[in-house]
Amino acid sequence: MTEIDDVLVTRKIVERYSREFQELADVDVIIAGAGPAGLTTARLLAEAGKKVLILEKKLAPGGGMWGGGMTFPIVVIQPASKHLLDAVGIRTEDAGDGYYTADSIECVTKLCAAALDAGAKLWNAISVEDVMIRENRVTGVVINWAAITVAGLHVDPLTLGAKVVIDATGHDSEICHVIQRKAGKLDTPSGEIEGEKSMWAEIGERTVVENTREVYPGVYVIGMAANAVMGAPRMGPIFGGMLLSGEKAAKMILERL
Ligand code: 48F
Repeated sequence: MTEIDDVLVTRKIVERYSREFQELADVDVIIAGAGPAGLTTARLLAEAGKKVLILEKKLAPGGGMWGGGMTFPIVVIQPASKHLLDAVGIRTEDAGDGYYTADSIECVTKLCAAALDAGAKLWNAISVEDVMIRENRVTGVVINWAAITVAGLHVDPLTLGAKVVIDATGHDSEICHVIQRKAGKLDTPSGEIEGEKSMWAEIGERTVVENTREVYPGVYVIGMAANAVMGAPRMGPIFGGMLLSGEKAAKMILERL
């Protein structure tokens, strides 16, 4: 058995991380947020051969899907989105009345594994705190370690380039907020973030797909962020719309890349 040298362990980590950082400093698509919408779109874009980087500010990917409904680890999906769970081997139960259920832990782990298997890369504990804008078009993101943001340290960030940036940050729609603050107009009815409305699953699930769009040149908004930006309702622990939003975004982006 090889002897374990603690310093070599350090070197191996830093060598690989810096090689990967160099490779991924400029990619086709950066996805901010590793919730169900971001993970689904990441898989589909990577399967189509695009260089995809997901940046997640928490340690664990999965966003709001882990907790199912009020931590009962079960989610509901509609038949129209079942193919996006089937595609990654997530088992569903026909719950009757036109609903399917799935185990939320199985959903997160398999959506994530499938995105990685398809070739997408995910870096955790990194916050997207700003974007780069050149000639009224977003050309990349500005990142920092999430721990630095949480500690409130004054540390300058780094930048990563991308042909397309996706705001998949959920309710907070953080990328759109920063664009609104710094660049002005978004492609919404008022030109600004319209703000999320109260729970109404039937409307929210439909509009989350309709609202999936390019909201500023080079930036797509998907998942719950799409409804938050466009002034549509939240929908609670029904997740079909998140998956379908990810699928729609992947199709739109593949048409232009
Ligand atoms: O919230 P989240 O799961 O977004 P989603 O994919 O799905 C929404 C549902 O979970 C649920 C719902 C369904 O009924 O309404 O809320 O649209 O995942 C968003 C992820 O983005 C991360 C955050 O930690 C979460 O994992 N995130 C948020 N802001 C940033 C970020 C940021 N600035 N940089 C990187 N990651």
